[in-house]
Amino acid sequence: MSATETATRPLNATTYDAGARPRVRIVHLGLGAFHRAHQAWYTERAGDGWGIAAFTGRSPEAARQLTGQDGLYTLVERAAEGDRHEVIGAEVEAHDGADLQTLATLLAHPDIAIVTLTVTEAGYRLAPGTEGEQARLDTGDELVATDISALRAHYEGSNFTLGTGGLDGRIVRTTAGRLLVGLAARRAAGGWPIAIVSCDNLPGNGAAARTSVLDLAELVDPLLASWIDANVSFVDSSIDRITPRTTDADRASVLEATGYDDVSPVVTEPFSSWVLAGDFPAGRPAWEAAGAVFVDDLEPYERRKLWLLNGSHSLMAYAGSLRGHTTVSEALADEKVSAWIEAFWDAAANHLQDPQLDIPTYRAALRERFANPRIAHHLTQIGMDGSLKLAARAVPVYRAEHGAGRDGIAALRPLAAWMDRIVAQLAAGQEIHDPAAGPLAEAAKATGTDQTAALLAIVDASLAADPDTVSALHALRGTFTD
Ligand code: CS2
Repeated sequence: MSATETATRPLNATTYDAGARPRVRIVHLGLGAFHRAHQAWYTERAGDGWGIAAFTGRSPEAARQLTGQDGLYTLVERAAEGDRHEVIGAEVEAHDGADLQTLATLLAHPDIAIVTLTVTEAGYRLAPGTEGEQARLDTGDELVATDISALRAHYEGSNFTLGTGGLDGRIVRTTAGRLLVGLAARRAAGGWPIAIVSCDNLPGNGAAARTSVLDLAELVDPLLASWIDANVSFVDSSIDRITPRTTDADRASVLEATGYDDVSPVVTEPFSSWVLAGDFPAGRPAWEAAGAVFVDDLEPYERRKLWLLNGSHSLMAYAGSLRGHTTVSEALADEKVSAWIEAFWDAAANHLQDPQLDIPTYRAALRERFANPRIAHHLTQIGMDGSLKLAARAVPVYRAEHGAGRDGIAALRPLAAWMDRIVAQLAAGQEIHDPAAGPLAEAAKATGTDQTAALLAIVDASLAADPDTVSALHALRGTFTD
């Protein structure tokens, strides 16, 4: 696309020739900026005619905006040197996540081969697990409990052959609940196999998706659970592309550069990566043509990304905020934060020994990505849902270090900074954005080491029972603002 030579115009199928629209073969849950910068971009780049029908999470606004543009949007690749603009046409339909009828109709069609998910760590509604064991669906969660009764009441005695009529998507709100409605429709229509691909930052995200869906199915209808077990492939994937929230300034820059008044552009970094492991029983796009990598064992790649990128992101989010920074590039430029990141990376690298992982190159690339001064990646965005994120990003590094007989201090630092930040936010009367906000506020009422232990118990109960870990962690509290 070149700079405008005509007057400003809206972006849609009449103003922009996106060519023939691809056939919808993928359903996506969690229509947000990251999905549009990542899976939609890979699907577009694969160039083999696969299209996506995406559903929003909580608010239908993103679907409304995208539908107003016939699914078209501008993807801005923002490098340190400048912007590259591209209009993406792979997003063929956008729907309100509460529209269960459309979800069920799509999944009941044999064309649909894949469901991709970006529903955040919290979206799987898993109760904190014990080390080494798969966390189970949190049946004590209010939304899960509501879904169980709504789904039971609806399908009771129908052997899951009932349509969705009368089932209210504003009541069935969990990802697992909505997926179950779609999968029940697919089973009733013909029972074709399908792949569900998790694209969230959780270790073993395919297994997490599987447990979330199967645990719910077992509670609602064990027969549906057996069908899912036999016909649904849960694919693990490690996803990577730094994509901050779109701002008004981004919209203005797209308008200026392209002449299109795009209400919903996405700004992302040039780098992207997608590593996947698992089966696609109904086929898939040639995502490898866009650089995706298919492997047998995802774990080493997943660890490299979750520990090195996300772990240091969380460290910056809390320690950087305590030191008065607002973005990743600002936090990285702080010598102290930078040294803590290096120490954390050294600790993680001790357990990422496979030479194929090429950790020195990966670390150098991360520094460059984080330093991109044109990407304003806000620490508050990364800091959300810390109780879940730290369990995936910092705790495993600490456990590995501790297990190898070292103190693991560098890996405790993100946890200590998070605790200081939570306590400071609560003292300032600020809202804590975390599924465990209530328990966190309660735990913060304790003082001294008891407070540290109580907060740690929310992330990892068994670690909190180890007095040495608690006292090492406690010694780090209050060391971030010097
Ligand atoms: C970030 C991630 O918000 C966060 O928790 O650490 O969204 C991160 O930007 C992506 O995983 C990068 O691929």
